[in-house]
Amino acid sequence: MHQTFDAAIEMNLLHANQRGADHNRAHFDQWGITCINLMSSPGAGKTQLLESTLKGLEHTLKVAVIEGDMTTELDADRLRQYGVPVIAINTGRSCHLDSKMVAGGIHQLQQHHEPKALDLVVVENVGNLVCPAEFEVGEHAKVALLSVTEGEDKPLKYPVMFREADVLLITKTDLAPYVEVDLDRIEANIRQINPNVTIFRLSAKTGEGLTDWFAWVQETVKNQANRLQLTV
Ligand SMILES: Nc1nc2c(ncn2[C@@H]2O[C@H](COP(=O)(O)OP(=O)(O)OP(=O)(O)O)[C@@H](O)[C@H]2O)c(=O)[nH]1
Ligand SMILES: [Mg+2]
Repeated sequence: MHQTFDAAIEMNLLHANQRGADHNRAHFDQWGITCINLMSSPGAGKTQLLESTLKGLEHTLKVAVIEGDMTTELDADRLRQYGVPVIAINTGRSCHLDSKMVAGGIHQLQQHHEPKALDLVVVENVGNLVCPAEFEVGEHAKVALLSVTEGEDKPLKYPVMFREADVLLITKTDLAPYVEVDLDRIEANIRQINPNVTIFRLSAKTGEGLTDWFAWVQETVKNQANRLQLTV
């Protein structure tokens, strides 16, 4: 009985979140913005990758960041150094961003910047390998990061995020020789969960693999703009 009741509450919560996510996406579409949701366990390299991406694409795309952390603006401050709009959201006890929190972030962004001037909003989700994958925030693409130091088995043990992701980034490849990890094994485990997902191997420290990631971001923004033109 309790279980049915709990399941019903969870379904309601997810439905309400989904409605909010659809609403956020409608705003992004109206402004011609592509939204990417970056997710991973704590420390897999989301902020480091964002730093490299802001530098790499500074002459190509107008980017803003919605930065989710349980506490502090440490990551937001790291990214503000690149001169882009960064909205910090502290989630308190919550282990993920939900669509309502991101709606608040969009509202703040709108108060200080003209959204139509932006091409891309990247949401850096709270570091957690499970919860963020269950809560859409209005993104057009979910990008999950798995660093080589986390272990080859993680896609099998925490499948939800790997199943939901449109793109999987295997990060910190510069550290692979030191942790005796088999990158092909990681990829095979990811493909057991999500056979057709796009996978890039990269190191934000050395720059290895970043060109392919930048190309994917640019292509995604272009495809999104084309899709919107076709629907107006
Ligand atoms: N060697 C190496 N270290 C990296 C790489 N990317 C990130 N790091 C380091 O890993 C640590 C965590 O990186 P962050 O970018 O802060 O990770 P994060 O996913 O944003 O962490 P949270 O926001 O706390 O979830 C930092 O000390 C980075 O310098 C990489 O490609 N190679
Ligand atoms: Mg971070």
